[in-house]
Amino acid sequence: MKQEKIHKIWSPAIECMDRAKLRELQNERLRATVKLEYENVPLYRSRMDAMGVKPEDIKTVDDLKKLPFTEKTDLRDQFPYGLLAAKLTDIVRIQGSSGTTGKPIVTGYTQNDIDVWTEMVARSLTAAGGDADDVIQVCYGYGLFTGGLGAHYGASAIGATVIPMSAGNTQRQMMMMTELGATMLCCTPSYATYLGETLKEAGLLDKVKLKSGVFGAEPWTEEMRQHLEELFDFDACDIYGLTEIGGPGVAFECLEKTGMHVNEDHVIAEIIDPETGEPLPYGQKGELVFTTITKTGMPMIRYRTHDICSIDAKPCACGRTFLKISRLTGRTDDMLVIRGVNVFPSQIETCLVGLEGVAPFYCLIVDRVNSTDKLEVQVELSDEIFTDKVSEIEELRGTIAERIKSVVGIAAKITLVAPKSLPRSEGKAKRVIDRRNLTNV
Ligand code: DLL
Repeated sequence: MKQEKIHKIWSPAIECMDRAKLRELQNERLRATVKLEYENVPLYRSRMDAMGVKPEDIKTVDDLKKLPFTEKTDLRDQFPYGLLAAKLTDIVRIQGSSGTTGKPIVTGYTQNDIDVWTEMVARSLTAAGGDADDVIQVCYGYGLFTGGLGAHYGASAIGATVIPMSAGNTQRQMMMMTELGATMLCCTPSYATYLGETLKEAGLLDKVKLKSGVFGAEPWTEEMRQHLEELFDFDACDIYGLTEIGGPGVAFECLEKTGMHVNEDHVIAEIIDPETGEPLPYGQKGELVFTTITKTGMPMIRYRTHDICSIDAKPCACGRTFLKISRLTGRTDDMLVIRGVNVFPSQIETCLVGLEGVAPFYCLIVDRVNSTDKLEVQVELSDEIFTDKVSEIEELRGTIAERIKSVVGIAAKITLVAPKSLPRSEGKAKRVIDRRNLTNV
């Protein structure tokens, strides 16, 4: 049942802070972070030295542009502990997501970082109407992925009753949701749609008591929001985050649903031109870049997310003074988010390399069937293997599927195609066909 639009705020003193004071807080925290990085992380020190920048040169947020960028590839190259600013004994948790090759991207969180993360999600859930009276069903995956544990921490912090379902097993999710009277749902927007449609088919929607949902980890559209809100008659709010910056809750929507407030006392957001790296003014679309200013385990300076959006600096009717980022409308690289899992085409390539009977040509076809993302990988057979023997073909298909599952973490349908049948390109090979229409925002 949709709630009355009352703006609840978890930490009003911070979330509604005067912007000049907030800027002072950011300046102070930025200086401390830069010093911490320079003194403890060789990569940052050598990059800053190469640019002729010393920690003393960074006095305010305006000086950010003097600092080097950090890329996902840096995390991969420094895997696993090279970017830690804290001693390993102070790291209490490893979280991760997929990187550009088979190696995962891992980050180390100190207890302070877990507390910051918890606070960010507590604010996000409160903004969607949550409080201690709620029963929150978490069906983001628990594990290295930050969705499950993040939502769990936030929900516990606001004193709600948590149902830690993790992902999958829709029948069980439906039973728990209806029997335990869940009032809030945390999962990917595509899974929420699937769950809603399955509940509808089973005639169970009138037993659902959800008042809101906090959905993220993958791109979605206003049309999907409308569809979800009609299905469940509730408020569907967006939540954004990434493992490297501190998990879900880096930015979150309030009930105005006009963009996601950035937790600016913990991170500084910039929008840059992805080609030149130059900062862009508020309102212009470009690549989102974050600098963490309270993380102590693996702080990040000017981390390029490759996500595309714009920053909205207009005051929000909810009373928060935090800037808002628009819905994410795409990426500057070839990363796909499939069922909430980050997938790079290069990872699929890694799985095919060295496999006998396979040519170096493949194509990923991503589609959304019954609100669930489906990945099909078409792989070209080499001339040598081309065989009619069903058993050989099946064995090869099984091997590829297993490799992809273990490297990428998701199941894919493998279609083996005849030699030389995939289109050849003279320029950049078109290896991805995404039929999900996720950029019509
Ligand atoms: O997806 C963290 C998260 C969990 C966010 C649960 C929200 C809810 P990663 O696995 O590191 O972390 O993936 C981060 O996912 O760079 C975006 O491309 C994409 N993404 C995350 N939230 C959204 C969103 C988590 N609300 C990557 N809209 C990011 C669009 C999103 N894309």
